[in-house]
Amino acid sequence: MEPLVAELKQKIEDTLCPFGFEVYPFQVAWYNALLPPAFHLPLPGPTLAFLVLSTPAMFDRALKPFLQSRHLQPLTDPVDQCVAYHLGRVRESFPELQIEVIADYEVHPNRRPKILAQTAAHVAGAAYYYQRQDVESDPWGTQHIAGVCIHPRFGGWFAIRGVVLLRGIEVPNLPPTKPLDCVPARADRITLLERFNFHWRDWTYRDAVTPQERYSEEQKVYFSTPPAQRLALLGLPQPSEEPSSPSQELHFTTLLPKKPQNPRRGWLSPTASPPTSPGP
Ligand code: B12
Repeated sequence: MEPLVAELKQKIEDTLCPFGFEVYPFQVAWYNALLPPAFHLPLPGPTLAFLVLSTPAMFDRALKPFLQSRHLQPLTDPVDQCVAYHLGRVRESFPELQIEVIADYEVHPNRRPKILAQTAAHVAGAAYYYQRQDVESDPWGTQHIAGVCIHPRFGGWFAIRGVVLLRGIEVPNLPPTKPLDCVPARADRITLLERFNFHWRDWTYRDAVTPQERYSEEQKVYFSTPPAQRLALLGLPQPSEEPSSPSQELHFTTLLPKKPQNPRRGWLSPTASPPTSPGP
């Protein structure tokens, strides 16, 4: 890895890893090359970017302390606020650079996601993105089958939280890292995609590989609980409905962290039941 990339990666890791996140560098060109222009990131191809994902440890190391210590804003998901806070810390740690952050939940006014998190995770080498095109002669006919990323160490027990873009830092010689194909057999890919699409609430798709760590029972209960009851579940008071004083850390420089009530509804799959929560 180029010394500059290694140095920047180390600094971002020092900021995020103690809180249960992982980061993987990639070039914007690798991401754009797989997508139609509507999804392109409008930056020069060699621009350095980092994919950020959360591991099972994020719940205890980042979310719980955040819920206890920050002024939560009402009507915005606490996990999203927590992730925004930590990605904001990355920006603050590089005041000399033009850092832009796109979180997984950000959408354009037409509700198209600003970042295709799974494609980014795949090109960054973080987690293999299994799609129906990865199954020869698939058995699903005209059904819509969503793809799923599997992490070599956490299986499906992780979430993709966003990308950090370093405008002006160009790394044309960064060598691409292939994600590990940890579900190579056709039958296992079929099982994985069927579990993810039709049985995701039972958590089984996440065990496509034996994970090093899963979500704790407490974390599973938290994410399975309707958002309005979650703080009570952790024994914490509800945030006041009065707008709290804006927390500087929650403001992204160039991109709005504001989230519509349900950004996923209406995008691609209007008939699908929306998840109980933003992707745990
Ligand atoms: C909209 C959305 C939904 C919608 C629609 C899902 C869908 N994919 O159809 C609904 C509400 C149904 C949903 C449900 C769930 N979701 Co959801 N969802 C999203 C969201 C916000 C956007 C996905 C999207 O619309 N993609 C657009 C389509 C067009 O992209 P695409 O299918 O990948 O197609 C592109 C690729 O194929 C690419 N491409 C072409 N050729 C090639 C070749 C290669 C090699 C590659 C890499 C790419 C590539 O080009 C295509 C675009 O032109 C993402 C977060 C994000 N920002 O990405 C989470 C996300 C996909 N969801 C996630 C999860 C976990 C879920 C749920 C399990 C609920 C939950 N939160 O626990 C359920 C699963 C059930 C299901 N059927 O999907 C996770 C998946 C994590 C993972 N391990 O992969 C994500 C990434 C959120 C996160 N923060 O981690 N979701």
